[in-house]
Amino acid sequence: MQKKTDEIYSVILLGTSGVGKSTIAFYLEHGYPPPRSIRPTIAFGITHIVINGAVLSLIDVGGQRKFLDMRFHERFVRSADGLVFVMDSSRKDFKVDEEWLHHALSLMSPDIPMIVIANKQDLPSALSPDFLEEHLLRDTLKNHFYKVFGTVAADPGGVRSGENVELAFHYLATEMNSKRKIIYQKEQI
Ligand SMILES: Nc1nc2c(ncn2[C@@H]2O[C@H](COP(=O)(O)OP(=O)(O)OP(=O)(O)O)[C@@H](O)[C@H]2O)c(=O)[nH]1
Ligand SMILES: [Mg+2]
Repeated sequence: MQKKTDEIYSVILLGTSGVGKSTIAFYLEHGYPPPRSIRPTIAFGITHIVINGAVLSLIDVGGQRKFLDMRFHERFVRSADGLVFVMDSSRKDFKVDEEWLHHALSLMSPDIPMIVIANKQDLPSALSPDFLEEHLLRDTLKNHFYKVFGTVAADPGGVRSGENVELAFHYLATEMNSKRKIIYQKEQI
């Protein structure tokens, strides 16, 4: 039987440098965090993962300032089926995060499924997903479908590595699938 192309989804990972985007992509691909510290992503990387029989092409965009200024992620955001916005929950200042987020939102349709990952929940100073949702995200994202997940992509202590990472991407895959089904049904009418 011919493979249905509607089971392939393009998912973009955005967020400032060092929040853990590449660590998350690595964990999803391998089932464990990178054995050594990884370098900041230059431009972007692509990882393919399979969730519930659907292929997700994860486009992991380097979060350094120069890459935001270069705007080369624009084409990916415009054609994305889903958006993952990653934050380091232990940071004190989220100004640059807000800049990335506003820029992404200005490019995408409000009905694109989206998750926000409040990563590094293992760190003592980490703000909770609920706190970040209420104080930082709710207002900015009021016109969007989204859900916030607290995760630990790589725990230096080893115990919590991968916590909630797969759960978050399962949720996103389900949302993208539901949206595509609705579009497909409308096309049949
Ligand atoms: N404590 C802790 N450290 C983490 C976690 N996730 C990632 N890290 C660490 O954070 C650092 C940066 O991770 P990366 O995955 O390279 O971050 P990035 O968002 O891809 O950064 P850019 O490529 O520069 O945009 C690495 O040293 C990771 O080991 C986590 O959940 N907890
Ligand atoms: Mg990276």
